[in-house]
Amino acid sequence: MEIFKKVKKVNYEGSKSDNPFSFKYYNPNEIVAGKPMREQLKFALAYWHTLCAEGTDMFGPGTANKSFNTSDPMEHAKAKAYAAFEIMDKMDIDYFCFHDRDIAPEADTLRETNKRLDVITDLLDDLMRQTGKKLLWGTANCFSNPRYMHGAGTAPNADVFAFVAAQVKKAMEITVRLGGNGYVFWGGREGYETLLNTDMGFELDNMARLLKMTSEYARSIGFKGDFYIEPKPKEPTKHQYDYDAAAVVAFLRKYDLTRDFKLNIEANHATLAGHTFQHELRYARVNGVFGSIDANQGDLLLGWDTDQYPTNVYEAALCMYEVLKNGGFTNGGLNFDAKERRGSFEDEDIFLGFIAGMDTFALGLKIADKMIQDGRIDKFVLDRYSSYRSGIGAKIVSGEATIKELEEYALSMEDVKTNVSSRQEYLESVMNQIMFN
Ligand code: XLS
Ligand code: NI
Ligand code: NI
Repeated sequence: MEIFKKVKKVNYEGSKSDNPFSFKYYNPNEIVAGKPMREQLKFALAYWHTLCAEGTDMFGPGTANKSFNTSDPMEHAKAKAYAAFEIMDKMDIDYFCFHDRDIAPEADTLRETNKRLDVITDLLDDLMRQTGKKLLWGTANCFSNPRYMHGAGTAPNADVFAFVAAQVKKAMEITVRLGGNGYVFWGGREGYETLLNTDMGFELDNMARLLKMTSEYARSIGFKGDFYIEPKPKEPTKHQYDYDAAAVVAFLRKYDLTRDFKLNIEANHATLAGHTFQHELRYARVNGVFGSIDANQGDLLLGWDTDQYPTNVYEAALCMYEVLKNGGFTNGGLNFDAKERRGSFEDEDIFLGFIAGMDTFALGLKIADKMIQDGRIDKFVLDRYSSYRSGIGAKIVSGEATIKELEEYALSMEDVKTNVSSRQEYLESVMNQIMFN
């Protein structure tokens, strides 16, 4: 039964089309940088925004109706599943992502909640078999329920730790059952409000204990995908431990978790941490832990996670440049952790949001490919470090140069006479030329 009758299948019609329900730039089977766009971009639908978010904010209730004409919790959960697959079909999106609580509502007991999850997992499994849609990653919502008021893995209460372990175990099991390519840990309430009541070292040790035991369990039941940590500096906590890519890399190294864990980088979280999206991607990439992306954008005039559909082509291009430089995605992809604005409350807006985001990333991919083909930017960077490829520079890099030898070299120079311009303005205009040519 069709749910969104007003919108038909969205097709590529090219940049001249004025049909709002068409792709202007996303042409799934067009080859860019050696692969079809659908394989380069690996778009995913985020269940929590697309099927659950009704536009509630701090000042008022939802504006969009996602009741799907039923008030029965399990009928509602089933209706959401059908709606998700209809949207993926109409949008030609191959993947989806969910939290356990997005797909099935919590019941009074953990046992009953898990039964509900099994029912919906069966349904999702059927729908996936019928349609070929895939699970990019699963995760557990360990932040909404009041039991997690002091955190989940980092809560001061061991009963909470046991409960979250049980919840994550179940979420892993359904992710494995649905053939998920990844499993995300986003530490929603893993942080603190004040250090006056917090044992930071102990909380971090506990977080690592949870990650270790749940990831070992996942491997034992056959999970072959990647585990991801999704950094975010704050919100809902004042300070989240997984502040940014650098904080997470330090954490993973301290607890010897880098073999299994990579990062899921979200654009809006990067900017909340005072970084560009590209910075976080680059940091993850050069540290060998780039994994997946939550594609969205924030509003620099607002200080919170607005989760807007990405429409900034410049940012998308720099993002896809990092992805291509990483050799593309392996288990990861571009998950639209994005929602319509509260005023965009009609069903059609869901589709228009995806179109905007997918076209933006299609443009971003093409521009990133052009940046690499063009070669001027990469060559500039290569040349900029050329002094390390011969003479004293090569000796520094190989480890041959001693501090005494460097002193002698410096004394003989008297002063540095070889600095050259960094040419930022030139490079920015090259970028514009590539974008608009
Ligand atoms: C919230 C996060 C969340 C994760 C999944 O800010 O982005 O949605 O992606 O738990
Ligand atoms: Ni996210
Ligand atoms: Ni977010």
